Amino acid sequence: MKPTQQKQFDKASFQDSVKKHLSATYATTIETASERQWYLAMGRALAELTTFDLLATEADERIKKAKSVNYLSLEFLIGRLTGNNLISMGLYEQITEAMAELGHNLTDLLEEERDPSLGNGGLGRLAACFMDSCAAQEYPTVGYGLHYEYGLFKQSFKDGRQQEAPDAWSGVEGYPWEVARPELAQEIGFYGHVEVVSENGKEVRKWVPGMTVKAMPWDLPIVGYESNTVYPLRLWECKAIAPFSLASFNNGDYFEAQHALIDAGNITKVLYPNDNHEKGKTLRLMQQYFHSAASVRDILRRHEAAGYTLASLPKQETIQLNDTHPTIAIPELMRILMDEKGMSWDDAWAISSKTFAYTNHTLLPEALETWPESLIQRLLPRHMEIIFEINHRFLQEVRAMWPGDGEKQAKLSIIQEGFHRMVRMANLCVIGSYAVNGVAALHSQLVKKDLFPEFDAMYPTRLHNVTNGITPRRWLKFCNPGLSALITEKIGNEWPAKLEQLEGIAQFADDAEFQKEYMAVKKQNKQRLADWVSDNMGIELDTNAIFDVQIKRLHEYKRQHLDLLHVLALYHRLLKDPSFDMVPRVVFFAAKAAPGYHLAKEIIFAINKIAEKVNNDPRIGGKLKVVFIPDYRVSMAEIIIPAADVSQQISMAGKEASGTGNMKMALNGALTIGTMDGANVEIREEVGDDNIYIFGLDVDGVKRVKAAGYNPYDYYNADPLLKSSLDLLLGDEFTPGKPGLLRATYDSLLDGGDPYLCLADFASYVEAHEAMDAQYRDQAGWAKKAILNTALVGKFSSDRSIRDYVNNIWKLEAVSR
Ligand code: 26W
Repeated sequence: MKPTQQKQFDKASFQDSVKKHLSATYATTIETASERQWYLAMGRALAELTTFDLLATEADERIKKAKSVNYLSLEFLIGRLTGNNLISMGLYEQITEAMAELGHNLTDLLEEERDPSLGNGGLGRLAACFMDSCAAQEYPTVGYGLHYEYGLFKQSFKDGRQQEAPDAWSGVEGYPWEVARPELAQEIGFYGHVEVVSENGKEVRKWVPGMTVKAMPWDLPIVGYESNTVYPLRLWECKAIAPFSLASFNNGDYFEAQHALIDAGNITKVLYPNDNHEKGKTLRLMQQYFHSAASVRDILRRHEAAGYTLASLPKQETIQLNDTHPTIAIPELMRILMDEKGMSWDDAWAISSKTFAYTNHTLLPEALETWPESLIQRLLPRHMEIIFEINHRFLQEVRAMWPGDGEKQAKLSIIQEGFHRMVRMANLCVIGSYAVNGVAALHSQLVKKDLFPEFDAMYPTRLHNVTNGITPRRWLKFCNPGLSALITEKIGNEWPAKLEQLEGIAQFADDAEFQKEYMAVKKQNKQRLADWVSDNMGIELDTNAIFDVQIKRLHEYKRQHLDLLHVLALYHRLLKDPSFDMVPRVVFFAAKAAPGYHLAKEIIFAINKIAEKVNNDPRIGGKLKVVFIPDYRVSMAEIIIPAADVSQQISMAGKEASGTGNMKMALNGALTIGTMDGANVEIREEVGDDNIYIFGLDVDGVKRVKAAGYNPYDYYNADPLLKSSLDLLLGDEFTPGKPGLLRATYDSLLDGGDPYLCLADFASYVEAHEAMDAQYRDQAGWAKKAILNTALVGKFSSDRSIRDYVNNIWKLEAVSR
């Protein structure tokens, strides 16, 4: 165990550094600097401290020699760094004081930071939590990602419809926390052809790229909680190099060179905004190769610099692939080992296949990546040859296992046959990795049974489970200071690094005094959110209402439209049933829809239109409000999550791999209403059946209903409340004078076949909500359940997830500094 470190901090020199940056970096003065410039100068001054530790960590001989994990991800949804880094550095109070003396309020300064939105949703945020937990526990780690110029689009609403705007996250001034590492730049090729040359009497294949670009790394410091360890999140930016594409010009391949010229400047321009839906764009594959190639080369550079031989690569380095997006790293490593380092296939494969591990994050068929063989052939001709060879050797194994079974070969082959032959990236990953994992117990079971049963038979020790987690530093200590203080008062201050200690507050779950304090904190957090909504949206909220929250990407499988149906049911009852009584409720949504996902955008539109009407309908006496918070992002989650009473985790069973918002809200004392899906199953195991509201079909139930030939009309016709609620979408109730504007959602649930069984789960969902409503009337009983949620979800610390990876997959040791 590392000793708790208290940073040496010299306030006066820190203040000098801030002032120096104001003038030297931002060309302003103490008198004239804007709030934003003060934030930037403070950020630079802090980054100087972390850069010092980053370089010291990098230079540490024991760390250089130790085995490390390389986390390859196209997305790192890190959120604002300043506040979190201050907590990790243990300097929050000191900096508050130092800045106050300079006339500035730290909380206001922190609001000046733009979120680096370098990810879409769950997968990107998980990568960020994992970096935090690796650094906190001092496991040698490098995160490798892309330095997108534009992060995930900014969302606003115009007449209820989603509008997208570019997100230039680093601003014109640049991001204060990043440091350029030009000495570590790499050159990356594309296109071209393969030549056969003879070297020492051996035939060697060499790729001659038709175009080359530069990969320039930027390091962001990931500060270990209360430690001096700082590991880099290394983000590659693509730069053009001139003369641009000499080889292609010389070969007379003028057109290809021109084409390349256009693409080069674009490679890291923008994050692709698709979540769980694969689009197959050339530029996306270029991003993937650019990221993989730069990262693999950097890993080999570090490995060789530490004095190790290539043969010892798997002993010293492990490369974790965050979904299939960096799969091309596998043939890239093979290519380098064979074509550049002169190894045989067998030697190269012995290394490569023991170096990579792959995490699967989704079972949705439309999210499983396949790339046209013809595209890979053109963009990366040598890699395509290597993929064929991997496949050829693999299919021999398949034939040995299932002789004469052509169907098995077709199913397992990396190449999907057809008019356009496609490369299945997940198959390549499973074949080329020493470990494959799902992200929650149920999901991993489905990966084994439904997605990869034959791979499991061929490689019985390869498939694992590592249940996801969240960092308690950002998702409790930083975002919920009130609850953090209350917890610390009861059980001391070690819990942010040892979340299982939260169990110690379970003994106060029945303590009336503690319940009052706990609920008072919740009330303050609800007030903070209500103030935000009032200031930014002009909607006034009552904090005595139940704050009912669904925050996640908009997707049919996540069923925001089921939540909306419940809103319609409440509205209908308030209007039509004089005996109906309910605790006032505010139903919050926050979600971005992929710009090309039509139905998701229609659902957003429907929610917004319904909100407009409901929020201003005098007939319901303010009992129901609907708030769609625009531009959902990490910093918004930090305000919403501590304020939630009810956490909606209502995906159709079998579709949500894990979920992590479910963990964040339970930790902050929201009660979950959820299906038996993803990590909900394990949350229920931890908090107990009495402290969670499970409803709807489970995985087997879904299979049964689908197999029997599901017809949503059966439910529609049989349930008057469901029918009345749905029918509200047809008229002009919410779109005065324009009936039918909300038809898309209605149609998808009826004539569209309701592929995610919203109608089948509706009655059970309404019932679970009624149980919650009844429970909320007994505040002491509710408080007890909320406290037990906080107390019993210690398992979902990402520190535990990382220890699972370390012990079961990565096999490496912590090195304390
Ligand atoms: C190629 C398009 C694309 C883009 C992103 C396909 C798939 C993705 C991600 C894998 C989607 C994603 O974020 N999955 C989420 O991963 C989280 C972390 O493991 C899980 O908690 C969520 O359940 C899962 O949906």
